[in-house]
Amino acid sequence: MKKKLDFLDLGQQPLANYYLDKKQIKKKEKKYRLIVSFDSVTKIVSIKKTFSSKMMFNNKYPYRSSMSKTMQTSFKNLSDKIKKKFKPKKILEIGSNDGSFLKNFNKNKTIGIEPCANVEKITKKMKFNTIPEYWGNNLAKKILKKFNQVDLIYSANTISHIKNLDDVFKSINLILSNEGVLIIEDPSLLECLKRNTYDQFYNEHIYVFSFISLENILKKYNLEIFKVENLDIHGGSNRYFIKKKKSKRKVESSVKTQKSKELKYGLHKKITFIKFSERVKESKKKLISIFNKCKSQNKKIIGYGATAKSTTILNYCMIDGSTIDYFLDTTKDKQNKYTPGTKIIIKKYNGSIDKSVDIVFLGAWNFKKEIFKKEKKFIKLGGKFIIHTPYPRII
Ligand code: JHZ
Ligand code: SAH
Repeated sequence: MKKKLDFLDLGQQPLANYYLDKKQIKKKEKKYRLIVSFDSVTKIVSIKKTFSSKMMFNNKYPYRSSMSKTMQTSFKNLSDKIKKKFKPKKILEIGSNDGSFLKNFNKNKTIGIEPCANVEKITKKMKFNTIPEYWGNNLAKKILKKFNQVDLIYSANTISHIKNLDDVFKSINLILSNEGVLIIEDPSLLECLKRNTYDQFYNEHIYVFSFISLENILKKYNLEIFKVENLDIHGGSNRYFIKKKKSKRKVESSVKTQKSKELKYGLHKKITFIKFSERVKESKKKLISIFNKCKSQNKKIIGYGATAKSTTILNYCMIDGSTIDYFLDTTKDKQNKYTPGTKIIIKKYNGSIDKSVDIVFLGAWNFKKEIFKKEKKFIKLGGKFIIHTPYPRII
């Protein structure tokens, strides 16, 4: 029996965070076929074609964690918890981006790893100790020599972006003290399947972890999950608290609960993924029909939040500038550029949605609560949103 199942084909896709300038939209874009596979032995879900870290994360990287209040609050709450519960002497963050997590700690207590020099510059300016390099063995050795071991490592939305997990966890093992804690936060495969958020798959998300797949990976490195928290962040994420096997920390009941939830849903079985892919095809049809209907009624449609996730949706469903007039986004590095593949202009968000707009496609659906609060006026005046999760509809 074949061990790997290619269960989802999301068609030709560009690099999700590669926003185009005026010159670039005239040129042919680099595209690849986005296929997602399930490994029935390791239970790992991953994308088939991958790109080098350098191609994806370099000095032109546009993503900034600080663009949402939701993330800032989440990082602040976690930081308070870490200070209270673990009282770490030294914290290492892998994928520190613009310092949204780090800034909650004393500067002399933290080390940030952020390979995108344009983003790393921001924390350096804030006088944080950040290193513009990719996480891995050489860097771990360097840090070990300079600072010794650390007792807390945090990495959100980053480990799932690194292909060579062997290098990632060997390097973590090297630098984490024996009683130290590793906290990993990434989108939950269970929630992705439940909420039909197929847009969690794009070139940067090499893996979408389940508890069971991560447990399988970690045991090779004598690492063990001792607690799991389910978060609403990014449409359903898991925060895994991990220890060295020999550490005296107790394994909490949330671990067993998460494992049984995933097994009950069938995250270890091929059929679960085949069924998911059928739902994704239905979702595509429905979303296209909603857009077509709105267009036939001459509605003015715009996008809100030019996300990496929306790159997958727009290219998979072939929705371009003939349907969506423009996107609004608060990120400076995305403004006045065009969405990858579909070439829709991204405009600066100036504090409100224009009165002429009838319907807004919510690219940043994961921040729906935050955005709806901000756009009360638009909603009050009858403005509507198109959302694709858990199923495409107008709300
Ligand atoms: P957001 C990126 O994904 C890429 P994206 C990456 N691979 C990943 O895993 C996650 O981040 C963590 C804008 N916005 O966070 C800001 C507004 O304009 O969903 C952002 O451009 N107004 C590393 O891109 C985008 O939406 C607002 O009020 O899918 C949100 O991007 C808010 C709240 C956001 O991540
Ligand atoms: N942790 C933040 C940022 C997530 S974006 C948050 O949760 O909001 C992912 C970040 O990981 C990017 O800033 C990217 O540059 C960084 N990254 C990607 N590959 C990396 C690697 N090999 N080592 C360290 N950081 C990496």
